[in-house]
Amino acid sequence: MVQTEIKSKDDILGRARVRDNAELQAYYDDLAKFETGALWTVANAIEPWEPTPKSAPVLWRHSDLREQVLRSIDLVRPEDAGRRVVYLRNPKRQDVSAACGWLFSGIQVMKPGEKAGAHRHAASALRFIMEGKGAYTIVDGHKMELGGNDFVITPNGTWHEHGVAEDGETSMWQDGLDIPLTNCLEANFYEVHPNDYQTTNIPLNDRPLSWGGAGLRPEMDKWDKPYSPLMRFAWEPTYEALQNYAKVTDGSPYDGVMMRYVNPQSGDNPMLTMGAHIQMLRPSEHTKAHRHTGNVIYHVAKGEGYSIIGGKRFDWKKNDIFCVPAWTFHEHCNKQEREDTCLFSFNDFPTMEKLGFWAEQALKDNNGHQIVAE
Ligand code: GTQ
Ligand code: FE2
Repeated sequence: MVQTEIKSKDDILGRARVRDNAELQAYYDDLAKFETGALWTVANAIEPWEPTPKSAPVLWRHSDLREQVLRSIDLVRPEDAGRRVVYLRNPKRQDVSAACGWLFSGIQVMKPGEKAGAHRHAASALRFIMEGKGAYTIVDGHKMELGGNDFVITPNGTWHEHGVAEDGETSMWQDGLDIPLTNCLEANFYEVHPNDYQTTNIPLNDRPLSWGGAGLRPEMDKWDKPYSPLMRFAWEPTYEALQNYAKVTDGSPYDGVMMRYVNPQSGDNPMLTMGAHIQMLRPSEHTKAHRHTGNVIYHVAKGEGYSIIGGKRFDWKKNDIFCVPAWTFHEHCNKQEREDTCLFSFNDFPTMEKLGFWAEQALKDNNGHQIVAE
């Protein structure tokens, strides 16, 4: 068989470029009988030139979701649902229930007096509080009160339950978990607490009260766990830190004024597999585009603006959620001329870094800005 000339990027030495014929087909059929295959039939697909994410960039609008999430209150009880959550579904990742990449995300709602039982799992979790008063979470016996824009972690393997005080308000928060990643690695376990709920003698808010002081380490708080002893990062000091940092930095050309939530004892990410950031875009700031490995799910904490992700523009405002899939160019813009806007985000960067997969690239063309598809 004479090879006809093809002008694909793969038609070079070092790429699989075997032309099909009847003899080869018969050979492939025989290989299949023995649960085998010829590598060159799949090589170019399984060894792409660069990451080819299946996830699409998606914007989930709070104005669409809030009402739908509230509807679930009258439809299911947390006792029956386990967790009353509306999850975010990326169109081509429905098979793994991923919001983006190997990350899961959902919006959980609870009304005053409700409590969801304790369980634990191998997947790590985090929450970003959207609205309500009196919500709490208990993580391995550490009970923490939760307020708007607080960020709280549930490291892998820790017992956790949530609820809202009788005299509180209906509360809503975004959950982020690496459930799809843990399942992809076939490492997930799930266990229900033997007593349904945790009993604890640990003082209320002991984690933030011990470790929430900026630059101060509590001498008697011995902590040898592989995750942050500070489990709740309150919004007020976070926003204050951002504002202070903004006074002395130009910020990143790609991310504006950006700060990473860290374990105050080690300086590492708060949990082993997922990281989180808070970033501020100054009035009218428009960042340049870059891309990197790792997936990011953003939550608009303050203000309004838009992001261009993979050449598509997404306009967002407070409590909207959007995602940036791996290796997809993205840039952000604060539409407001007088106010700053703040984006909370969580990611799988710690996993990427530990596995040696971190890569990043700035957009070179067009002065670092993408061309927006109409
Ligand atoms: O709150 O424990 O959105 O285990 C998904 C799985 C929340 C939780 C979710 C969970 C939880
Ligand atoms: Fe959970």
